[in-house]
Order: sequence, then C-alpha cells, then structure tokens
Amino acid sequence: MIYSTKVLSQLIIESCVAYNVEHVIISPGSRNAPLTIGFTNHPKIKTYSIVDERSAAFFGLGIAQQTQKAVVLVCTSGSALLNYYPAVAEAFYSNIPLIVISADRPKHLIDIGDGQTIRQENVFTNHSLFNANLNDGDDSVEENKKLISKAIQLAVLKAGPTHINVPFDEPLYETINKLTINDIDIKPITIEKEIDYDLEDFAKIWNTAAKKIILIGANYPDELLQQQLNKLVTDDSILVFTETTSNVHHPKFINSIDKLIFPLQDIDFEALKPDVLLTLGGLIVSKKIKQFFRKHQPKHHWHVHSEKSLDTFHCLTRHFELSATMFLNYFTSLVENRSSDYQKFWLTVKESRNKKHNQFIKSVEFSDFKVFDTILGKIPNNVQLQLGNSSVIRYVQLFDNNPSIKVFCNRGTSGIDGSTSTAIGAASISKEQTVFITGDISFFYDSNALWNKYIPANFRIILINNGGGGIFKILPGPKKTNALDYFETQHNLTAEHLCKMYNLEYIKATNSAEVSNKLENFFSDNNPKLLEIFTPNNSNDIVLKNFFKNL
Ligand SMILES: Cc1ncc(C[n+]2csc(CCOP(=O)(O)OP(=O)(O)O)c2C)c(N)n1
Repeated sequence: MIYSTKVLSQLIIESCVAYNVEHVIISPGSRNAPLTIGFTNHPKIKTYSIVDERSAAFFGLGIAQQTQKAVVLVCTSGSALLNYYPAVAEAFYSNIPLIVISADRPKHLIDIGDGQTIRQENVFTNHSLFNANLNDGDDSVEENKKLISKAIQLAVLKAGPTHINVPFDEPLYETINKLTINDIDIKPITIEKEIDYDLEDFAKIWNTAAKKIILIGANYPDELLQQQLNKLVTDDSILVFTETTSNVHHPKFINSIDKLIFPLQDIDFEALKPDVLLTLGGLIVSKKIKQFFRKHQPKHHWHVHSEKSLDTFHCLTRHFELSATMFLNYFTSLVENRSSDYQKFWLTVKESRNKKHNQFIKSVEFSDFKVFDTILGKIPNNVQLQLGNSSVIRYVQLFDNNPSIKVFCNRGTSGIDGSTSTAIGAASISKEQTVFITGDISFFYDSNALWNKYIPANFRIILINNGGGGIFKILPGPKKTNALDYFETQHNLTAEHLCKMYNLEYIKATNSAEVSNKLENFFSDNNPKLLEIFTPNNSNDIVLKNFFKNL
C-alpha cells in the first residue's frame, strides 16, 4: 500500500473507508496531492478523475442520487472549490449526501499574496450541514478526527452536503508504505429529533374529513411507499396527486396535476380544496398547484419529511419529522375509509382531460409538445429517465408515464448548470439504461459534462433544440418587454461538433416522421448517442397555449 505521509490525509481517507464511502471524484491539482495519492491507492475506494469541478460535483451528485450513499469530492485550493457550489446547493435542497474535501494552504499563507489561495473555510456555510475546518498542528489529531467523523456522518444521516477543509504544507507528494496513524474507531453520532408518534389526534381529523389530498413530490422509487399509497387510494375521500419525479403510479392517481387544474375557476377550486392536505417527499414542480393551495388554503397541511419542514403553501400546520413510509406505516393503521364522491368526481374530470389531450395530439403540428408525445411513447421499459430543467420537466409532467421508468431531475435549485453531468454520474452507476432529455441552453451550458471517461455505452441524450430558452416564450412576462432576446437567448448552435469532439454518435431529426424513425433504433447498440431534435422556435409556445386552451 502507498500512503501520503500527511497525517491529515491518512485520517480523512481511513475515516471515509471506515464509514463506507465508496466513490471519490477527484479534480486535479497539487495541493490535494496527499488526498489524491491516498484515495487512488486505496483498494476499497473507486476513484474518478474529472477536470471541471462544477461538472465533477454534479457527476458525484448523480452517483449519490442513485446509490443514496455519500459521495466524496476532492479538489485543490482556490477557485476550484467555488466551482462545487451549484452542486452543493442542489444537494442541500434535494437532500443528497455529498462530502466536499478541499485542500488548502496552512493558515499563515492565507491573504498574504500566496498563489491560488482564497478564504476557503466555511465557504458553503449557507448551504451545508456542517463545516469541518481542520488544523495542521500535531496536537490537533483527536480534534480533527472528531470533525472529520462528524462531517461524514452528518452528510449521511441528514442527507445533504458537508465540507471538510484541510490545510497541507509542502512537501505534498511524499509517500510511505505504512500508516502512521492508529486505526479509526467508528463513533456513531446521535441526532436529537423530536419524534411525536402520537398520531391519534391527527387520525381523528383525517377520519372525519370528507376531502383529503395526498400530494407527493420528488421521491426515490420505493416499493413500500407505492403499496401504502395503493391502499390509501381505495378510500373514496382521498385524492392522490403525484408529480413525475415522485416515482409512484396508479390509475387512480392524478398524475398530471396541471392538466387537471388549469381550466378550473375559483368555484371549482373551492370544490377541490381539501380539508386536509398531506404532503410527502421532496420539492414540487407544478407552479399551478402552488398557486392553488396558496390561494385556497386547506385548514390542515401536514408535511412529512425526515429533514425539512417546508411551508410551501404558507399554511403548514404540522411537520412530521419522519420518512414517508415510517409515517404511513403507523398512520394507515389508524385511519379508515369513508364514503364520499370526492375521488370519483375528480377522476371523471381527469378522464375527460385525458380524452381532450388524446384528441389534441392527433392533429397537433410538429413542436416541442408533439416531440414529447413521441419520445415518451418510444422510451423502452425499465430505463432511468434523467430530465433537464426549464420546460423539459414541465412537458413531461403533462403526459402519462410508463410506470417501469424511474424519473429524476435536479429540482433542488432548478439549475440548468449541471443536469447533463448529473445524468452521466447517475448513468455511470446504474444497471438500467439512462436516457437524458434536455433543452439546448441547458445542454450547451453544461457541455463539459461530456469531458468524462465514465459515460456508459448505453447512455442516451435527447436534445430538444428549439433555438433558445423556450420557457421564456411560454412565460407571459418576457414577451411584454423589449428585451425578449435577453431572456430567450436565441442561437443557431448544434451539438454536432461537440459529439464529434467527445466521441458520441450524433443523430438529428427535424420533423415528426424523422423523430419517430430515428428513435426506432436509438436505444439499441453499444455506444453513447445523442439525438438532436430541431423544433420550430416560433410556434412551440402557441401549440402549448392551444393545448391548455383545448382542455
Ligand atoms: C444556472 C441557471 N442559470 C439560469 C437559469 C434561468 N433559466 C431557467 S430556464 C432557462 C433556459 C433554459 O433553456 P433550455 O435548456 O433550452 O430549455 P427550454 O426553455 O427551451 O425548455 C434559464 C436561462 C437557471 N435555471 N439556472
């Protein structure tokens, strides 16, 4: 074995291994050499080398999203660290465990004019669960051990990002073949939580309410949750609203929220308004549901989340600090079905919306909307679908999705700066084929994602190139200004040259027939591919508007 001579490097690496960290993404630099030497030589660690720290961090986020285990990011000193910030913020809001380890200079070299040096300690304070600022003094070993252990454990237990800043003095590249530190003894930390298991009063409210909505946001696929919800939806007084990223399915779930509620007037909203709203899972995409519940607030809003108490609709009355499955496990034993025509009525509305949707699709012209219909109809079973932000995630929410498909999207901060990198990270670790659908601005923004040796052969990108940020044409505001182009940022770029540079098979389509055709063999064969679909920049928004009008 080869180890860095630096005690701090040994402490960090042995601690990561002791706490079962498996994946470490390293970006190049000298200051982090003690960590690079240690991690790459450790048989229990899989290391990855990615140059661009912004992309490296999102790639790590993609692995952590799929494994639900902490991933470590390692970088050198200076601005390298700051490039992790977008992914750190995403991990913070999406509850994904990430451990950032940044190499730094010793304190006496900060702010005196040394090169590649910035104030690194606590840079992520606003969006991290813990910041361990290590000390390089010989008498700090025990304190450092505690800080490292806390940073690793909090990332895992509280599912979010933590930061370990570690000063290394030169020389940086010296190695030995025996550890100089003692074995790391694992000291589990406990997190104080006020868990109130007395749900009986809540069950009473629930059992007397004639109208209940369960709304499910982003959620890692979970068979137990699916079963619990299958049981709940047998109750006629319950409506289950799901987002595409909730990864639960049932014919009786309202899976396309915007489609159901778009045509409603105030009087209908009052009829739909539940007595109790129960929200499970992570963040909600649908803007319309937020507007609905903010304007027509239910008397009770209970949010179930093991970490976050989110008052998304400004009417939260209770946060249950539990996982959804733990909560439902207990709660479902206390509740009983009651008869009501609430569910039946709204499922009839859902059916009528679907009829109109199907009629509309029959005659719709070539557009983003039409392209989503075709793509979603052709994606094979059991793939993992990664979605870009902007209108991509919103279009997908308008269609019925194949229940065998798992869906993920960076909705923590809804950034367009790391979706491709995240998708590639997720693809690199997944057994299933990963298909990534993205808009053009998002794709070109994160094109360094393709500068990556770990793209699996079955990875597929579907790039919907509508020549700019199409969302800004859909939103009513930008068009009213004299500065639409500063929102939409039109361009004539194509991904063709990037594909050549990064060795992806490039395929293009410019009309409905071509899209159908090119998708036929797109998912087979063993090399990564990108299908670029050019859609008409000037009519996409009109088609979408007509779709909603037609409902
Ligand atoms: C990092 C970041 N910068 C800016 C934005 C604001 N923004 C939201 S959508 C969007 C345009 C996205 O365009 P594209 O990816 O082509 O998707 P489309 O709107 O056409 O669906 C921008 C700039 C953002 N979400 N994240």
